[in-house]
Amino acid sequence: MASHGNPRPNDRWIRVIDSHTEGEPTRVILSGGPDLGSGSFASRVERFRNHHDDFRRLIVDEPRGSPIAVGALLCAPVAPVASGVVFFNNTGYLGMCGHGTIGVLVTLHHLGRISAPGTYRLETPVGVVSADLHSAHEVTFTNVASYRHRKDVDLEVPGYGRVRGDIAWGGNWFFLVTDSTTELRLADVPALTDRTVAIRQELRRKGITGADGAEIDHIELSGPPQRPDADGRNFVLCPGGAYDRSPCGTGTSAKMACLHADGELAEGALWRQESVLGTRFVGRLLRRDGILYPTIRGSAYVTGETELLVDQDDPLIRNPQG
Ligand code: PYC
Repeated sequence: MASHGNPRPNDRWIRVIDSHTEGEPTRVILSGGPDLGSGSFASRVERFRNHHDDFRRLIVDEPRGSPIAVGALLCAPVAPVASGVVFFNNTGYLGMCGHGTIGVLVTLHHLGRISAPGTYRLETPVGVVSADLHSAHEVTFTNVASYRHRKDVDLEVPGYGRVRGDIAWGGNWFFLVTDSTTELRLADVPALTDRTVAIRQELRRKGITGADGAEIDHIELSGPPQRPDADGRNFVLCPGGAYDRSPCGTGTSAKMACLHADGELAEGALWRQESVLGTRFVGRLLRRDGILYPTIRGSAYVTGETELLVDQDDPLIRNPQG
């Protein structure tokens, strides 16, 4: 790691490793992050949210981060598993993150902390997920159980007319548009973003939620694949307004749950999900103890080892965007 120039006692250094999973970045915090303490995993996340939210912003907001970055803070687990992890982005905290799970495994392997092949279990705010590291870059994770919550929800979206979709859980809450399967072209990302933002706003305005009033913060459009080795292509709007460059692990889980509920995806059959970028996850639903769990395979690559500096004299040290 680089030397610290002229070290000053109040400087804060945060060591991170950056990677991308099928195009979507993950930034794993190695040191300099907050201690989330003890107690239930849920209480640790609340501590992060209520007492260390400025740290989240330092990591993923300008000028050190970007709107598409997902941070991953490793922490002590409560369950008897290898590690806990809390994923976060430019608006807050994620329940689960599929591309991030693959990024964490590849990062830990890059550091020599885990070996391949091997199976590792991680505790997330929504439950324990397990992940098989096949090689330096390839991972299959088994997500939390996913399901369709509501089918055929109709919405009148200002400027877009009637939109129909399903509400499903894949570790985050999704609205999956089902009545439009037009081509999803990278060149159309601004228009796709506007459309999905309008859908999400209307869901909020109408008070349409996931189970127990949970906010639906991801919107997923589906279209025909462009790759010959894919079954479908998606565009996923993430909570902060950026689109997922990867095929979205939790979104692919939600999609597979809906396909299965409609009798269009058998247990064990492959679902090859292409992203709007043209990258791909390969998923399937596998039964364990009578419950179907999504498993998703994808690859990640480390893009940098960095030490972020927080200089106490920096006038923009807190929240440059207000
Ligand atoms: O892969 O689950 C995912 C994900 C969620 C938000 C960004 N990526």
